Amino acid sequence: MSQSKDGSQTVVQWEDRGAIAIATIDRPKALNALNLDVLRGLKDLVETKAHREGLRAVVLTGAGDKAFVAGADIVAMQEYGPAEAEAFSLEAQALGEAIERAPVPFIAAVDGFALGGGCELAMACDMIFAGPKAKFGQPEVNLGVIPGFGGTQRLVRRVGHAIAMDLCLTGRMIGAEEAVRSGLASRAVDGSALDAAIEAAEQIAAKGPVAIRMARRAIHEAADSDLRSGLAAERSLFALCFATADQKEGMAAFVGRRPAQFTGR
Ligand code: DAK
Repeated sequence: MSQSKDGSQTVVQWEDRGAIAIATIDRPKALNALNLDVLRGLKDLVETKAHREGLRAVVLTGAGDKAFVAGADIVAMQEYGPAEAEAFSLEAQALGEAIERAPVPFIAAVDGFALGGGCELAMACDMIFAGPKAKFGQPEVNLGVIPGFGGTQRLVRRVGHAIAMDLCLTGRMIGAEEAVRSGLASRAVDGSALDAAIEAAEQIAAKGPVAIRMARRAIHEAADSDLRSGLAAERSLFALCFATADQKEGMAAFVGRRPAQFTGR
């Protein structure tokens, strides 16, 4: 955790690395638990720095070696009444929407606990990579509450009714392999999820930026619409790709047997 110019605590770090960026939630002593400072700090970064010209992908991770994020900050929530709880939930849901609306994909790198709000934050990302120590869960029922950061909605869309019920009603934790099998995570990796996520972000950065944006939009559409509307959206986005310089370059490069030089136009 560092001190910003105005004296407030900076609980989220942002590192630009050329075409990619790494956002790190930085409260390791509290296992990166989400309080209002984290929610607002991260949302602010997502709405500004994630829109930078030339940025192609963001990796989201947690500081320390124990947790991605161990949930909403229980100490802060302890005294909440319904009005504060709703305001807190609104902040968190707005962060999830800001990530989904960002122009570039987000990869959550989970090398430890991703519980409650932490699992929900990871699910707001486009992909989740899980290392050997990853533990996912929605343990809110242990505390007498339910997931409030979009968990009941995004979890069902990822894993379906049966597994979402199991996780939300028992509060049990699952490891990387089960998370991938159930559709919650994209990849289980042997080594560091952060390293694997950085590598994937760099791979994404080398692709056609417009195509990445369109593919992402089409896949989001699938979660929110019936098949017919989803296919219509895919058709339009596919057609739109043919109005871009990236499509001309990508196909010319293939035919000319050379690497493509995408410009994002
Ligand atoms: N909040 C605050 N501090 C936390 C924390 C959390 N979620 N999780 C861990 N910590 C703190 C611990 O208090 C401890 O602090 P100190 O005692 O050292 O000061 C430090 O992090 C290290 O934790 P432990 O000593 O407990 O470490 P262990 O390795 O023994 O255990 C653990 C790790 C992750 C299994 C354990 O810490 C744990 O069970 N943590 C809580 C996990 C959890 O229940 N997460 C879900 C939180 S509830 C809603 C809005 C939001 C939500 C719901 C509704 N609405 C408005 C409707 C969201 C809810 C949640 O996310």
